[in-house]
Amino acid sequence: MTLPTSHASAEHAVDGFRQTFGREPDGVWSAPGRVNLIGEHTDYNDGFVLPVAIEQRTWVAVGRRADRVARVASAAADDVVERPVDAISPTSVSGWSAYPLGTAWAVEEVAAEDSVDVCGFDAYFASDVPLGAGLSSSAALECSLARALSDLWRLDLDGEELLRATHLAENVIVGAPTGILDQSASLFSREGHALFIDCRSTSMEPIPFDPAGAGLSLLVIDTRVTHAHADGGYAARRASCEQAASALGVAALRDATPAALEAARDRLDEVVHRRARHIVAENQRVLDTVALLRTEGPRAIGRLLLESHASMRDDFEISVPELDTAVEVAVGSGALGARMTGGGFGGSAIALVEDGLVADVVAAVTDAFAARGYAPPVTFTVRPSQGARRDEGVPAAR
Ligand code: GAF
Repeated sequence: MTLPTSHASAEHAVDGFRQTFGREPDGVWSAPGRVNLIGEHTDYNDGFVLPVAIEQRTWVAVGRRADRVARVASAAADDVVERPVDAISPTSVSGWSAYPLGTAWAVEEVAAEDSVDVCGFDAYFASDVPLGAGLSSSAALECSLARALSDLWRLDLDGEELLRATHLAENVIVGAPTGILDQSASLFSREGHALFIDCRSTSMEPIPFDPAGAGLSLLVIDTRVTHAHADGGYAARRASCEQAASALGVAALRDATPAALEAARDRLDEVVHRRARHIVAENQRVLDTVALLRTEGPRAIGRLLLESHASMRDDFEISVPELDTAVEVAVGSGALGARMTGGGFGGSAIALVEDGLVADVVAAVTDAFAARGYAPPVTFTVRPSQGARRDEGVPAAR
């Protein structure tokens, strides 16, 4: 099985910080990438989602500065970007540094009223969340730094403020009208659990999810078809959902029932109707998945994963042939269920697989990709992991 190429750690972030800035950091913080078990594009429809944080994380070593300058560097970039903290705005940042600088700006925005101790900072990032794979590498970066700045600037932001800041950073910097799924998963997930989120109330409940305890592996199949939410497909889906909600006379598609949607079929454009059908059914699938996890455990949810994929392929139309191949072949070679995960138009699929069948499923998917002329997929198993945290015990100076 191919693993993600880099293996980052807190030590990498600290070493990079020392080499880049020639001093010790004040601490190391980290936040994970995520897969979404089920509930796709439901977040901005005030609906339900069920993400799982993965063990691939972004670590950031951060040190306060006496002045008001921000310097950011990363193991994945050659440049050190420097800006006065007061000059950072959504329009003054670009390239990879837009993510950390935009996050600093957003944290200040959210904290504005009680921002007592905003100072300059140096930050060095090391990450093993694959980029562009639909596993929320940008949320991992935003959430790790937001946690760090909340501590460093003594803001003590609560969960709601951290979510607001990281979501604002993503929307403003990335320029895509995304929902709260990725940042919530990266901030608040618990090891050994999926996170059941009601995106209207933003209430969150960890649901025990232990594939390993049931003899199963959660396999990620990164198709390596890169996706970008700013490309237009994501915003177009959101616009269709809003159009459907308005035609149905509801605040959001969360409030639409299958019967009301069916009754409105003639009033809705055919495509808009299908988009809405995905959302209404997907919300119910999230609730059904949570109920099954509570009563029967992960072995019971395979069918729902497959139904979700079919709905995204046929009704919401956000899959691509590589994702469909990954799902079909995974299930054809023994997976209990599989589906594309995340925003779509590329990225990764997940599959729930008996431990003893993982190698067979990986071989079958890899062969099918080769036979169809696709680039080889990257495959790895993931465990439900912990959300953003301060990593204790910065390695001692050498
Ligand atoms: C992306 C977005 F960032 C999320 O908000 C969510 O809409 C997801 O696509 C689809 O479920 O990850």
